[in-house]
Amino acid sequence: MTKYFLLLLLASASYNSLQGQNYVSIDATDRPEDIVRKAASITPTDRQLNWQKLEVTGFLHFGINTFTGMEWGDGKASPQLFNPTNLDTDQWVRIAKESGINLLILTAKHHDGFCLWPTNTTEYSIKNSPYKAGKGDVLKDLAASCKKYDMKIGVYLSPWDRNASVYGSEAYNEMFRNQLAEVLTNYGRIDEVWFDGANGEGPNGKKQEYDWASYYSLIRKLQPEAVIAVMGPDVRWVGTETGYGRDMEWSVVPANNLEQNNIAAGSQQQMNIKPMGDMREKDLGSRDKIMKAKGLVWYPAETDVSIRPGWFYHAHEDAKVKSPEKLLDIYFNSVGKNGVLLLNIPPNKEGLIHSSDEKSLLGWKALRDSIFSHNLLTAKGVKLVKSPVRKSVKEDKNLIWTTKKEEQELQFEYVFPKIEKFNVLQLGEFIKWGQRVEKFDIEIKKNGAWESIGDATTVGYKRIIVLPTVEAEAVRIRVLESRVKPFIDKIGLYYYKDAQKLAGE
Ligand code: FUL
Repeated sequence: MTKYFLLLLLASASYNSLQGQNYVSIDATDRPEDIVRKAASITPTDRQLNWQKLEVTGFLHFGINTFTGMEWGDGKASPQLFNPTNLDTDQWVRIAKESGINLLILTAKHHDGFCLWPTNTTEYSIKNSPYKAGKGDVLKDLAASCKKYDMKIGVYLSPWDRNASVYGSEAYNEMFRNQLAEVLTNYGRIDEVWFDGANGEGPNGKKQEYDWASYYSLIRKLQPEAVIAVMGPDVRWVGTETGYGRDMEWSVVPANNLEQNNIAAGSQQQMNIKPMGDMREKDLGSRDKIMKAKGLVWYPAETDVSIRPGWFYHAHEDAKVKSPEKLLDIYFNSVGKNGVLLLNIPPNKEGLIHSSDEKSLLGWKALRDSIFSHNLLTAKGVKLVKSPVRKSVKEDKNLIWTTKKEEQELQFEYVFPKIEKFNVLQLGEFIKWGQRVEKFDIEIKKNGAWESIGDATTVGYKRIIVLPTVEAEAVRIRVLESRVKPFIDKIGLYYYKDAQKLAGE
């Protein structure tokens, strides 16, 4: 075997060995091209991949605040105040399902510490409320409704607890683990655990040293498929609560605390510690950023926003529910920017989703259906005259497009049988094999001449860009820059007749 061949073999072996691994450390000897190859080669864990495919998820902020009108309760409101008159979790899940939401996260405990399930860890819970004479359990009802409607379920458990007397001491870690154990044991399968980083104690407030590692290992033990979000290792907060993600959104980001002992302690050789660093910057994962990293991790973005100004229900916000067009714009800028949307829909004092929210949600779903049901690129008579290499992925029954050689431009050229009008482009990468596209553009042919109408940087799981409304006889979509080689699995071109209604952030 020649030395050259052996080197090639080694290079491809190390490249392949990263498949199924969501972190990699950077060695001092790595050259820039090695770092790029490593970034291209790390992939989501199964739980991260399954979560990403949900695309649209829902948040249910409900609790004692619903009855006091607060956003952040101080933990002193009487449990007697919690008394929904008509609580119907079937209604929540039915509306979510009809809106295309695929997972619902309940605020089982918000910062005030009030628990929506009859916990053994504190008296501050639904069991001391008049609701169902203390026999109610909102998490149980929601879990049953989710099962009925085939909806995934998640729990939000606020680490910051303004009611617990032990908050600020080691005993709180024990209490919090017990709360986790209750919600993760008694309600069937849980698909997401959401830890909030918020804490308003201020400089003179109580300080809690959270034992995150023990929380994570408990979750992995009790619900191994669940992603741990925000203050957790699997899913990162996008960095704003507007619903508008980044133009350049990398799921592969530097993690400078990839300490070998921590990694070894991680389950299944997957990243099991929360990567550190400010995740709110504009650029998290460009070549510039990864060159300075000590390690790289697959850490995708979740974009949370409320359908109303507040997170909890307030009657005075009934006229301020986001319109279907606003929600569509948010969808384009969250799911369409390589994120998962987490849209909050707060039930009211009755324990129901208000009709204004329902109307908006259903209107939003109808808009998405009408736009995306008609892909101009797969319409009758359209010819794909220039096509990248097609590759079939057996285990996924999927067909993807790629290039023959590394670093090559990937190009699609479609010719329409008649002039077509469009203004929305959708692309997607086969992220099971990593995120790679760094730059793409779109050109149209009009009266025989080509002109560029838009470009962008990252694609990731899904990228949607709204273009100027154009009419064209042919269209060209090109991946101009990529890490190693791209794997494209979604391509579509659509027309939205009210694109001028997309007001932006
Ligand atoms: C924030 C919290 O402080 C808000 O009340 C809300 O729960 C939001 C989703 O996260 O950090």
